[in-house]
Formats: sequence, structure tokens, C-alpha cells
Amino acid sequence: SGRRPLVAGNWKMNGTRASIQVVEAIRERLSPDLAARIDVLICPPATLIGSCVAAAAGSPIAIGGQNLHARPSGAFTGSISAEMLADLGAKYVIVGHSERRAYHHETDDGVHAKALGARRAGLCGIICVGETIEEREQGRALDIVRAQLAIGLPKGATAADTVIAYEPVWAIGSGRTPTPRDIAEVHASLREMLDKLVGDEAQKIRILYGGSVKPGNAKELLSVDNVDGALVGGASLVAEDFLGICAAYS
Ligand code: G2H
Repeated sequence: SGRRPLVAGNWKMNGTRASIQVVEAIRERLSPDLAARIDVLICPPATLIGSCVAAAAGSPIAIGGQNLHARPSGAFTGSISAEMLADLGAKYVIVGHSERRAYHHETDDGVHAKALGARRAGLCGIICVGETIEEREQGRALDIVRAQLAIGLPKGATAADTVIAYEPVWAIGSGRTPTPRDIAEVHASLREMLDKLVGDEAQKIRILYGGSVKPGNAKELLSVDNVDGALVGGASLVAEDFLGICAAYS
């Protein structure tokens, strides 16, 4: 495909300063061979971004945020802007994760604003889309994710400022995954929608799969057509598991 795979870890609300050793362990054990072929990213909680950036300095590991406020600064108590993440050395930020959509009422328009914020600060936004189990059972999965993409994606998005992640809500942290066929169908549909939205650039933008990716299923899931990497939750908290997923590309 010519697209460089990205394996991204999302620690969610897990980790204290002791967790920096996970980044150190990945750094020590990620083979240069593999690092030459794939991009590796860890998104710790905001409290650990600075120290994880320090722990990853000079290595192929990038550090990113899990969320951002759309505005650059202002009276938004408790919020963090893209500029602040970039100032700490973050290179990516997850936008519109289903947990943000479900628990913090994030909308597709809000995702759009945040993706613009990420781009403004020079961060690569990882825009998440995904259907619920009800939506899948009603046969609406493709319509839902295509609409999420169409509204969320900023105009003129490029591979440098945008990654898409398909995360079926029912596969998140559940141990259940779609079949490779189902994943192929959604990713092909997202690629086609990208083509409508950004033209030729669509062939360059990476589309990750997320939801219960583990060392044991990574090879099967990551070899599906149009799957350009993984967004990994639970399994990114343990260096060995995260490296086991990266090894799908070795
Ligand atoms: C989906 C994924 C990471 P997990 O949320 O974003 O989590 O791998 O634990 O299903």
C-alpha cells in the first residue's frame, strides 16, 4: 500500500510515574529492524506525557495525548490544548475516542473542531470512528462510520496531520473482535469515503483498527486489506504485549 504502519498504544486512565518503565522497556526491546518499518506511538495520560517524552527521547517511539480542547488557550478549567501537548513534545493526539463520545458527550462537530486544533498546533490527530452493537445489528455500521468521518474530518486533511482509527464500540475492552471480513468491509468503505473527502490523499492516510487487539490476534487483524496499524488499549500497558503486537509486522 505504501502506507507506513502505525502501532499506537492508548493507556486510557491508567498509569503513574512508575509506568514510565513501560516506555523504557519498549525502547530497549523494539528491534531497529522493526522500528525502521513501522511507527510506534504511546499515548499516556496527560500527567505522564512530559516524562514519557523524556524516556523516549532519541528513540523511534513517539508520544501522544488522548484528548485535547479545541481552543489554543483560555478560561477552560481542567482542559489541555493542542499547543500544550505539542509544547511537551507530543506528536499525536487521539480525537473522539468512543469513551470520550460516550462519557463526555463528544459530537462529530466537536471532533471536527478538535481535529482542527490538533492540526493548528502541528499534531497529527487520530480521529476515531465506530458503531455500537445496536447500530451493527441494524445493518447501519457503514452509514454510521462514514458519517462520523465525513463530519469529523477537517477539509484538506493530509496523511501528515491525520490518522483514522476504526474502533467498533462493542469490541473495545470486550475481548470480542469483528471478523477480518467485517473489518475489511469497513476499512474499504472508509477509504472510499476518504477519497470523496480528500481525493488522492486518501491513498496515503492511515486507517488503524482498534478494539481488543492482542499479540494473539494481531497478525490476523493487521494483515487485513486497508488496515494500516492498530490502536491498542489494554495490551499497551504491558511492554511485552505491545511489542508482541508490533511483531505482527516483523
Ligand atoms: C479501544 C482500544 C484502544 P482495547 O478503545 O483505544 O482499547 O484494546 O482495550 O479494546
